[in-house]
Amino acid sequence: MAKPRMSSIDGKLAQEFAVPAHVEEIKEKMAAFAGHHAAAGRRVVLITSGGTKVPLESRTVRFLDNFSSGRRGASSAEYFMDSGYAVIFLHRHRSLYPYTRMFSNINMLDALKFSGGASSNSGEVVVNQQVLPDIARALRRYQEVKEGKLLLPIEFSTLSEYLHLLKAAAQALSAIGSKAMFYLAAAVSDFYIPASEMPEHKIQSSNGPLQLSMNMVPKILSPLVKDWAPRAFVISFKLETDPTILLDKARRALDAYRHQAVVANVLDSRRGYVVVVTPETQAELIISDEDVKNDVEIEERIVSNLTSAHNKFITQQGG
Ligand code: 9Z3
Repeated sequence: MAKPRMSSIDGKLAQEFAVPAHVEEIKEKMAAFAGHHAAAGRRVVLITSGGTKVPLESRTVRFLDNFSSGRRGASSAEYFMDSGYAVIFLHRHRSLYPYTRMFSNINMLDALKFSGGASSNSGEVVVNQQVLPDIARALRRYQEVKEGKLLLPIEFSTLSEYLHLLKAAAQALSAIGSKAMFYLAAAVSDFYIPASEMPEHKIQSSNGPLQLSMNMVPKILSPLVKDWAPRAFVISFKLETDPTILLDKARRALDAYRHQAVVANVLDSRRGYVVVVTPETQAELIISDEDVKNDVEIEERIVSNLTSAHNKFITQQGG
């Protein structure tokens, strides 16, 4: 059997980013999940979601983080499962999660009450549906998804964990070929401090102002597309704050990595406007005020666009 290609990024990953515990076990779990669902005729999407933590010390007191809430990933996971996909949800620890995301701002104790007055601690506790208006629908769907084993959640916190787990996921999904989709919505740091240059102990403020020099994070999309899962349908996200450079950057990413699509968005308008860019097409997806009133979310449109494109892709690849 041909030996898998080893890219220079593989070497860098092994040397400069600590390998998380149980990565081989998690990889086997992901491979079994993908194999099971593909055999049942389902497609499988790997969603990455949330921001990455970049430590400044190896016994970490301080780290760099970013704004991502994980809402894009969590709500997309729901729409993918509604469309018949099985989902591997590679998400940042404590970022938003499918179905519970709607209730993340609610204090659980405000949503509960005693059924027969609060006189004893043993009284039955029930949900106050005025505080959690959609709870029955969310609970029903959550239970269906659990019953069907459609969702495999995997957590990361640091950049190193994210990189190694994404590689493991890509290798695990390569066996199902074009039936796999990668939906890379996590906000991943571009900069890091390599293990060899990281101080072990807490950086001391008594040493004066802190100057940091950070390395560039390897472009993991390159080996993912070329080596780890070469037959998969791969979607990356491009985030900018300056709208005038967004589409150019999205096109450049497509040129550089040769994957299937980029979802381009601007930080402030990301809930209401994205552009899905492919080598041949460009689709603007917009949420109007009317849509907002009707609780329509932009992720529903993104997922609908991409599941159709994935269909065509599978047909073109011959299944
Ligand atoms: C995105 O652009 C996502 O849409 C958001 C979603 C992170 C903006 P939230 O989690 O936000 O719902 O709060 N993700 C990718 C961002 C990114 O870092 N992309 C890299 C880049 O733009 C390339 S992979 O250079």
